Amino acid sequence: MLEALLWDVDGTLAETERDGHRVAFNRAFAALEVPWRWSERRYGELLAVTGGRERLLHDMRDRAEAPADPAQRESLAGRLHALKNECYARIVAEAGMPLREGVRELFDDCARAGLRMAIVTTTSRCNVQALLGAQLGAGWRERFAVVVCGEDAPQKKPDPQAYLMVLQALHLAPQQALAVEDAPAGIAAARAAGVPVVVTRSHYFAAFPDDGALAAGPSLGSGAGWRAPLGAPGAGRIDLAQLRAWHRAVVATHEVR
Ligand code: XBP
Repeated sequence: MLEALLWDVDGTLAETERDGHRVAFNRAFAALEVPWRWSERRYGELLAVTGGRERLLHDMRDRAEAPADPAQRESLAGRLHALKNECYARIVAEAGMPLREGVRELFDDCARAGLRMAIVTTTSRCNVQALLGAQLGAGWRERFAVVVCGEDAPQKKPDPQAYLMVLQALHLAPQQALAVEDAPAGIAAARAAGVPVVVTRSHYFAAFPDDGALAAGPSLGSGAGWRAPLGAPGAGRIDLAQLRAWHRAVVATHEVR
C-alpha cells in the first residue's frame, strides 16, 4: 500500500532551473566579476552534473579563465554558490516561481487523505525554503514529514543516499513509497533505492528515455500525453487516486519499473 509521496524539487515542483538557478548563477558571475555566463543551452548540458557547487567546479575544468590552483577553484566555487543562492532567493521572492500545474492539487489530495509527503532533493535547504515559503507560506514545512536536502545527503543524485535517508526517517520499505521526479539522475536515484517513480517531464528533460518509470508525462495537471503501461490516465489531472492505481499495479507485479 502507498504510504508516502516523495517529491523532487527542481523541475518537478517548479520550473526553477532556466529562469531561476541559471539566472542566479549569471548574476553571481557578474557580481564577482567572473568573465563567463551560462547560456540556456550550456546550462542544459551542465544539468547532467547535480548540485550547484559541483556544477560550477565541473564547468571550471574547461575554462582557461578559471583559477588553476584547485584550492582557489574550490574557494571561488563556494563563494559563487553562496551568492547564487542569495540571488535565487531574490528571484523567487520578486519574480515568483509558480508551482507546476497539478502539484498544489496533489499536495491537497495528500493532506485530505492523510498521506505523508517528503522532499528529496539535491538542492540546498535555503533554496527549498525560498521556493516553498513563497508558494505555500510560512507553514510550508508542516506539510512534509521529512525534508532531505543537499546538505543532508552529500552523495548527490543519481546516488540513492537522499532516498535511503527519507525511507529510513519514514520507517518505510521502498515499495511503500512513490517518487515524483523529472530528470534522469533523480529517476536513477529513486530506482537505486528501490522506490517506484512517476516522471513529470520538465523544460530541460522533455525527451529522455524513461523506461525505468512506471508512468511519464508532460504535466501532472493533465492526463494528456502520458506513457503509462500500467493504465492510461483519464483526461483530467493526475490525482492521488491515479498515483495509487499505478503504485498498486507495480507493487502487485513485485517489480519496480
Ligand atoms: C537539482 C539540482 C540542484 C539545483 C541547484 O536538484 O541538481 O543542484 O540545480 O541547487 P533536484 P543548488 O532536482 O534534486 O531538486 O545550487 O542548491 O545545488
